[in-house]
Amino acid sequence: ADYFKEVIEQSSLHPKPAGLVLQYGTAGFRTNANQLDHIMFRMGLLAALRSKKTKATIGVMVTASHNPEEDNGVKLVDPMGEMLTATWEGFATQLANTEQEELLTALKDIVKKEEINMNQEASVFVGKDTRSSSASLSQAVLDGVHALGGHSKNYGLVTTPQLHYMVCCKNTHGKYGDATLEGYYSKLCQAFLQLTKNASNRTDDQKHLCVDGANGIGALKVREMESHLKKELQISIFNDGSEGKLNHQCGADFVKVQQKPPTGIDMNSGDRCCSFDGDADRIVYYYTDSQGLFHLLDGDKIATLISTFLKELLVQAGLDLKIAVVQTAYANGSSTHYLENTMKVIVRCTKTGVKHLHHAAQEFDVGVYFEANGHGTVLFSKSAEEKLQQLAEATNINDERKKAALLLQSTVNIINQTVGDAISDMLLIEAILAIKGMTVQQWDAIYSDLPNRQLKVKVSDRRLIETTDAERRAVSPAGLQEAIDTLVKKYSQARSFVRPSGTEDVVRVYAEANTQESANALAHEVSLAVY
Ligand code: NG1
Ligand code: ZN
Repeated sequence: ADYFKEVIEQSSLHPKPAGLVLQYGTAGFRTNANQLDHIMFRMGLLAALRSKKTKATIGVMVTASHNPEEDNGVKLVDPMGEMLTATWEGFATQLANTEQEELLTALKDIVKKEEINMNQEASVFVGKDTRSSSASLSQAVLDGVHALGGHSKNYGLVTTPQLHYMVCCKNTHGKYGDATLEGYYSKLCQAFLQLTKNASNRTDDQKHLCVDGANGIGALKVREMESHLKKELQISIFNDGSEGKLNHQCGADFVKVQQKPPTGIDMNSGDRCCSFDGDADRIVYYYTDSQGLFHLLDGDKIATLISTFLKELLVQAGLDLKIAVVQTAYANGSSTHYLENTMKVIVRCTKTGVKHLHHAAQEFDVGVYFEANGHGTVLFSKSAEEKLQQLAEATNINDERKKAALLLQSTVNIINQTVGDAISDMLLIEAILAIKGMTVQQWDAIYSDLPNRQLKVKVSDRRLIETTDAERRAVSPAGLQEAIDTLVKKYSQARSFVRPSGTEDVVRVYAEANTQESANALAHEVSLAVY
């Protein structure tokens, strides 16, 4: 078939506004929804090519995560459910920015460079979030896939991590689970029920959780899952999209950045609450104490809880596996200190962006990774999973070791290893708190966060700032790092760094210090040094 003729015809229905330039950034393409139709069509084309190249199913997710409702975006998912590989991010940017007349040339250029056999079949899974623009934009993706003769499966409304899970299941031929929503819920919830069997006498309070769904897809999916939990977890869902606007004054990003509860949630002091973001790949926990003070348990606290739990189980199981926690420069200094000095686990720091953390975590038997903003998961190496399997089946070991091995196996099953997943992380956290008989206050008390402040600074060209050492030090412009060092010295327990954002046209400033006033002042002074 002459696919290229079909591409020409179809692409005229999805024309590119001349001169528009967009970048495949840390989170794919993301901008106002009315600029994205041609991007979606072209990402459908690219996904079909990627599928031919890898001889595997590729995923395309239409979402702009925590951005406002008016925005949208798109990310590609590689065969094992991981993010698109770097070379192809480059192809995505090229294809997106090619003017209409040059589209075929650009396409053929990729085919040639990657030596793609156009007769190879293509298969693409497509998913979308609840934005009003997502329906027509995901149709544009499908048009692109079909223009190149690819097969598609449209999952419709799913969370980002659910789509990653589907792709992984499909390409591992069911070994990871069934590539259906039912398969996803039953895998995770069965593991949850297995784990919580080990928690005795949980009260109704312990079983109850408030979830802020950010008025997005996560709320719908939690509701779909509920019956699988057999009342072992009783969830009150707020911001389910029936009234409020997506991500508006709610959701994980709002709660983390504003350091306050979302609107639209009915919370009593001491209630355990969590917030998802707009595509349910991030989660943060929080509560207010009896004095009305707000306590946030962010990605760093989550990583600490999970890695403590896993390390204890590995010791009980007598398994000598290398466990590490991967963080970014935004990790609270107290968390790093606690992990290294009290828990004595390996801690790695990478550049911002999930793909960097994911790759670093792959280097360990058990790699726990979380961004402070609540995006994260746990990766188990193949050999770690095999050792666990052997131990769980062994007949010559004592009960304690056996029990730990079985708990570890259920933990592996409850985790979505493809990408950070708010639903999966929530179930894991709830199971750990149940097994340890721990309240949210006790979890919070493991260490105290250093007060911190994040600011955004508008500059004419943010690319002038270049960084090194996992973005913790600026190498240009000249003198900036020295200026930051001088400011940091004025405060106690202080740390500060600046970096250009990968998703917004701003420079981000981060500061922490022993008091909130100092953290605020330091962040302010550093932001002045950036100009
Ligand atoms: P940028 O804009 O590069 O700081 C933000 C988040 C990242 C990551 C990406 C993708 C912070 C400080 N940065 O990146 O952690 O989640 O968006 O969504 O939270
Ligand atoms: Zn997200």
